[in-house]
Amino acid sequence: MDKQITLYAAKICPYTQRVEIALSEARAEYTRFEIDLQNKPAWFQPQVNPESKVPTIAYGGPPVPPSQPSPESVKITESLVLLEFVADLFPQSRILSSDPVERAKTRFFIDFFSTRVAPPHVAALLRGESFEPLIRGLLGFQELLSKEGMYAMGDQFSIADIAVAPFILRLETAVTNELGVYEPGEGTKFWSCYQSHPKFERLRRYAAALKERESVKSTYDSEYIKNAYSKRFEMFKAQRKVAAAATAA
Ligand SMILES: N[C@@H](CCC(=O)N[C@@H](CS)C(=O)NCC(=O)O)C(=O)O
Repeated sequence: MDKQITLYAAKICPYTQRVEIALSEARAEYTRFEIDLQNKPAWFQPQVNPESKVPTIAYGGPPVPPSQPSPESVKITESLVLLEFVADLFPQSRILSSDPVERAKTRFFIDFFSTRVAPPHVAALLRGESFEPLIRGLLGFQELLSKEGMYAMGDQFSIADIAVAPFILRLETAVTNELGVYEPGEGTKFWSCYQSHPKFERLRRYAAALKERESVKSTYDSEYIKNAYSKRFEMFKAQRKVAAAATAA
């Protein structure tokens, strides 16, 4: 019998969604357990993840309720490690090529996104910095997309797509709803440039293909993310006001 998989997850978390997409592509049977990040259960950090983060997979061990994790299951963390783990467990999902060159290209693509797109994305939304570095990062990222195929590496949907999709979806939800600590109007300005400028044509087609993928659609609830981001950014804005007032005093 296959070993059991329990995914400790949070709906708001893009890293969690990566793993959910991969498991969905693999048609894996698993138990999902939502962790309230504002009020984590006391057993989570000592028994599941010493870093106290989602996503974490508990793999194998006896059948136990997720809230009573067994010391006999292996606990695996870090979304990118988990994507490769799911790909290894379910090779028929074909989300990671067996060809060494394709694998290297896939990892390079993910690394580029993590180092050139994610940081300016966070800077714009959470620190209110200019969207210009994000635009430059996205244009560089776009150059790595396959020219003919629908997805990053061609027509085969892969962990390259899975790694970036949750962030691309959340960026759209954030800026189209002006959610972030940036000046009002900046999100809409960025979005209308992205939506209308010919230089973003390939990226727009790619984003549309990601949004249409069933595994991506079924793991993303834009209304939920909109409400959760709205609350989170209101809190950040209030904290920034307090910090600014303290600096001025
Ligand atoms: N590098 C980790 C990042 C995971 C992460 O930061 N998860 C966040 C939620 S999106 C978390 O659990 N934070 C702990 C907390 O909020 O206390 C990964 O790729 O899995």
